Amino acid sequence: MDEDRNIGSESDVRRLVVVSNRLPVVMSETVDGWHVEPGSGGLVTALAPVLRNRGGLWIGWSGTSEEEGVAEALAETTEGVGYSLVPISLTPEETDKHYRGFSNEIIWPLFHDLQSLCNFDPAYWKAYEKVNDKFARVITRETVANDFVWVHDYHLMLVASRLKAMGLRAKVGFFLHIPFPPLDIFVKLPWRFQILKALLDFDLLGFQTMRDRRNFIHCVRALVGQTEMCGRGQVCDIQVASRTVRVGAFPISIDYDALVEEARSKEVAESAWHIHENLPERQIILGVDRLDYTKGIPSRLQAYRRLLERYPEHRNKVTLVQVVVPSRRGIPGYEELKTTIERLVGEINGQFTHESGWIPIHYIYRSLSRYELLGYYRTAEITLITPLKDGMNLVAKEYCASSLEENGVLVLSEFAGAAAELQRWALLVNPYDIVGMSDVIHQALTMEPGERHRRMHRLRQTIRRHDIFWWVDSFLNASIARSLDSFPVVDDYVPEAGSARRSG
Ligand code: GDG
Repeated sequence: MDEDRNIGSESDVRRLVVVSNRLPVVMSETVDGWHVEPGSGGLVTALAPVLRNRGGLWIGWSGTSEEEGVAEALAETTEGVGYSLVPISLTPEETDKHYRGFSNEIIWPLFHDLQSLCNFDPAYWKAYEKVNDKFARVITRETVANDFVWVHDYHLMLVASRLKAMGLRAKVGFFLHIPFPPLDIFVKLPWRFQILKALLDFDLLGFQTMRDRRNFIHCVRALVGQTEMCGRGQVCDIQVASRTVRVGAFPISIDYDALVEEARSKEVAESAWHIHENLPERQIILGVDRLDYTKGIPSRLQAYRRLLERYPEHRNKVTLVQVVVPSRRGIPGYEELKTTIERLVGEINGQFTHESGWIPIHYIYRSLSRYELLGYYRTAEITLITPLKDGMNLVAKEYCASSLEENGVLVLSEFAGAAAELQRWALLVNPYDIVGMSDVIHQALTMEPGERHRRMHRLRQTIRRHDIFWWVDSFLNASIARSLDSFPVVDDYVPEAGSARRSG
């Protein structure tokens, strides 16, 4: 092993090495060579300054199986930005079995509590091990003494154990962007011991909410045993044999100030104006989701139908704009979901459309431009975020940040990670309760302007205080702080008996 490697103390971490399944770029091959579009989005924005200050690296799949010219094209793209992108190429079979297979036909449904949708194919596990191994080899090659390696998400849960086996002793942290399931669901996983033990090889494990952290700790207690815990706040330490593993809840967020700026722009104002012009004198209810069975789109449409049946005064006056963004083509279940959604939209529009020309649902199946998306956020009086389960849900936070007049209402699923922080000022719903959801949409539609404003103001304050930079800082601080005392308690969500959110 390199003499220079892994000899530093906690205080002199030199570089940040971010590792994610995909690099934050989109590459396409043209006749003139590779074309690279730099990535946008909250994660890149938040990590870029930290990477830059430390001359860091970002390691991930380039999105292609080709190798020739890829590293050079990436080097050109990042020239002068202060950090580098290191590509990993994956064969089509590796992508198929690791990404589509193990990650998205096993871990994704299981960790969202939908075990009946899992396909526990043993060949997927082999590919998962192989690809995690491949990532670990590249990290070992690229990492020098005192680097802090920050691995992201469920595609790469074995990386720390592989790094250890390869002799790398640098500190390695992990953040899980999706939920961690309760013990009775996690134990269904045929590779439960391997995954849990591999996670305990990280030095710091970050989850979105206290509930996810608690679920993880229950699994460790039940399946690994012999652990001691300490600490009362956001972060606690688990003793595993002679090692300490730090485990924390770090709710991810958005670049609040940048989003507010964007929402104020002329382009977004124009987009909002067009939307209003096409839907004059209607209250707009918005849904924006990737096509995914975790997002609860069919139940939401049913709740909207119930609203129009139970509260006929809203007919002709509201329009549900449901944006569905194409995603994960080729994975079983996604095409069927699209058919279900489109059948429901057709049925509801058929049931309520009258001569007045009112169409209850505007259905959009495509990705929106950033300006269009913010235009919809700015125009919507109500946004419905009703996943059956979600790690966090950034659309909820983006909608609030874009509500510059502070007059929007956020209707939010109890099972979105965002509910832990936003529960007091959003209207919470149980997405399995169709009647209850229709009542809450009615409550939102008839809410007094004063209350709308009060709630949205508090939502925006909360998100501004805990923005994406706060998230990066909390995670990185937890990786170097010796004491647990400096960490606050973050919110947790527990449904209350007799709450107005239940169906009547
Ligand atoms: C994982 C977890 C967790 C959506 N439609 C369009 C569009 N978007 C953008 C939104 C938002 C992002 O996509 C989706 O946010 P999510 O929070 O759902 O993130 P995912 O990456 O899907 O999911 C999730 C997240 O990681 C972060 O930890 O919150 O729970 O599953 O930023 O703005 N953007 C554009 N057009 C669209 O049509 N331009």
